[in-house]
Amino acid sequence: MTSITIWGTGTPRSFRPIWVAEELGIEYEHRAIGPRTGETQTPAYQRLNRKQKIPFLQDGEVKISESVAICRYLRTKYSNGSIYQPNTPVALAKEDEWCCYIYGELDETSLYVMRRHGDLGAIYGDCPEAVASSRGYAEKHFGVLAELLEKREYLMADHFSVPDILLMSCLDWAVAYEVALPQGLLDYHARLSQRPAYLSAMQINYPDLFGG
Ligand SMILES: N[C@@H](CCC(=O)N[C@@H](CS)C(=O)NCC(=O)O)C(=O)O
Repeated sequence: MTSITIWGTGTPRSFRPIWVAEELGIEYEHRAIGPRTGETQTPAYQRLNRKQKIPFLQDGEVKISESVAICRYLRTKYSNGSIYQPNTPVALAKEDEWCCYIYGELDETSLYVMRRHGDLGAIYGDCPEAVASSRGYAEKHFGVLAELLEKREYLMADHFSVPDILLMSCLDWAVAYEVALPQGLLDYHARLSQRPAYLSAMQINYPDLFGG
């Protein structure tokens, strides 16, 4: 029996740890609880994660929330060489730099603002101006990334890494929101979406897209 349980399905944030787990080939139980279904509000789930959020990881006694933290924990603990493990101060700082940039600027400041004040406007308040300005902001930063990724295969140069997993999840999200993506990023997305673990994670996280 595996000690690892990954909670959460159906969102770009839940996709990330599932993709990592699929890359690492680890055995894990997937508890497919979705956002705004009430499943994050049950007393049992609140005892696990007071924040009432997905994704969430249990590994024996270890409990971790936050998609970026879960990805990095799994990658480091169960490293099999498929996802780059930085091991110098510079490489660690570069990985931090990309994780913070993608999570801060693309996920929370752009795409999630579009979601909160667009699709989820009934809960968080409709705000077309915030949605429009977040779209423009996302496009600006996608431009920065496209320039770089026209010249290198992955964010960490020659190595497939956690920041690539974060960026890919944001690109899928951006495509769903019809954000204009530069060709350099479309090419990068096409390259990385060939990875078998990406496809299995898509099927696990978004079963409805695959007739599940
Ligand atoms: N910063 C967190 C964000 C997690 C988050 O906001 N998750 C949303 C779904 S994307 C959620 O669980 N919402 C609670 C609910 O809807 O029940 C992460 O990256 O893991």
